[in-house]
Amino acid sequence: MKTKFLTGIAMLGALALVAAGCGSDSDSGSGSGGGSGDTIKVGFAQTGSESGWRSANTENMKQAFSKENGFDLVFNAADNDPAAQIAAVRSFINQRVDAIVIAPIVEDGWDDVLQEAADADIPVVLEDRTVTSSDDLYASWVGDDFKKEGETAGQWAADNFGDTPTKMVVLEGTTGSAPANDRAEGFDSAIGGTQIEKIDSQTGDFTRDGGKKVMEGFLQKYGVDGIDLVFAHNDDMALGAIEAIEAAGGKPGEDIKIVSIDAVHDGMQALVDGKINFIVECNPLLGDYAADLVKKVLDGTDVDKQNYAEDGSFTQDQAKEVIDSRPY
Ligand code: GZL
Ligand code: ZN
Repeated sequence: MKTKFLTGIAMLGALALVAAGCGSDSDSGSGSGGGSGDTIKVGFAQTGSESGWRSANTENMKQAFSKENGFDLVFNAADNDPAAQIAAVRSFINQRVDAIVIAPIVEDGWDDVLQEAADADIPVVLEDRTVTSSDDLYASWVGDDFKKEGETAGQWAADNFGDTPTKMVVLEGTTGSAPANDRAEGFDSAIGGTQIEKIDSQTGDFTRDGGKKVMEGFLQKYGVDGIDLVFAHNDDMALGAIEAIEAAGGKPGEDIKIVSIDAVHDGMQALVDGKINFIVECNPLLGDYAADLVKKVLDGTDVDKQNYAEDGSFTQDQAKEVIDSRPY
């Protein structure tokens, strides 16, 4: 009986505390005081969710374009479908957003909808990938130097395999995308004049499953012994290739060397495990850059047209040093 009574007092006490708490909350005026009108409505047209890199980029962008930072974010992921992405941008224009951010799946086909945004007086900031449209049609771009990433990967391959006959296959990123085009260009320029021979090249669309399927095809065609090196345009396709090589009885990182780009966590883990030999970083944490550009553009502050994030690169030993301290 006694315990029950005490419980009653305890309950009354608790209720009193909660009541007081509520009172002090309203006294401190911690209510949102919403409708202040100075939130910036932003439409963000993301490519989709094709890779670990994309997940890290989306999470970082949503953190940067948060309510606390003064934004009202309308988010669309276009499932890697360029037509759907353009339709999303059109819907942002119809919603009269204050600004539009785009990570363009492919480089071409943007002139019309970018002109429509300009005609509606809605500035566009590109993040991550670029477009071939005139740079008069967008306010600014922030991303990584894809050509330099390709060159860094190619230079590593040239340094390590350039002096011996080396048969290489390439897992290309999404056809028509800036990273696929520019990484290929940079890599090919770095291996020019070496004994590295590209025997095949096909898109795996930046996905793990795509990389696995394309690598299975290469292994059927050339056998484990017929391939010395894989250049994967991103870690997710490299991870798919690892599965295919192991299923064919090969040892990835030994029988077939792998060089990749992104340095997402799963890629870095494979590097630590010796299944990938070298990874060039592609920094997905572009959110704060992009949010700052949007605010500056709306304030009428001058901004650079091109803004580059920092990328590094990692050997297996370097990966062991950093893997537990990386933010993605
Ligand atoms: C590069 C980015 C690419 C990544 C892929 O900045 O656009 O798209 O390399 C991602 O992992 O899918
Ligand atoms: Zn990059």
